[in-house]
Amino acid sequence: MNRLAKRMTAVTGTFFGVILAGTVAVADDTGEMNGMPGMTSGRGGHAAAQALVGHGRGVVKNIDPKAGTVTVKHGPIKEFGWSGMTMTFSVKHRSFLTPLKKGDPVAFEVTKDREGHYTITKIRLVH
Ligand SMILES: [Cu+2]
Repeated sequence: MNRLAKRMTAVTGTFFGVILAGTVAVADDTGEMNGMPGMTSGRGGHAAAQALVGHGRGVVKNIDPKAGTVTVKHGPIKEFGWSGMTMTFSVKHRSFLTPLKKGDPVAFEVTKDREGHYTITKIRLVH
């Protein structure tokens, strides 16, 4: 084998390594989403196949005006395959927090961005 052929073999090997690594990463991602979808960092790869907007109902557990977040104990959000849980969301506009207080029942819309962050884009009191 001459020098050039050797080098090409090395390059090809590296290339396959990258492809394999990519495949494993995608498989990992899918597994995590089935397991604990709300808690993944959302590394992407399947963004096009996922719903980007979900709708839920829940109860306000905490409000943090400084951070611009609300903690909601919410029911299932079927668009994301989530079961009920308590989690803290950023809100699109801090003014969303003004009418809310602990214990309020709410309905909300949550949007997933390209980085996999979930933000409440609509929220209203329900009775
Ligand atoms: Cu959640």
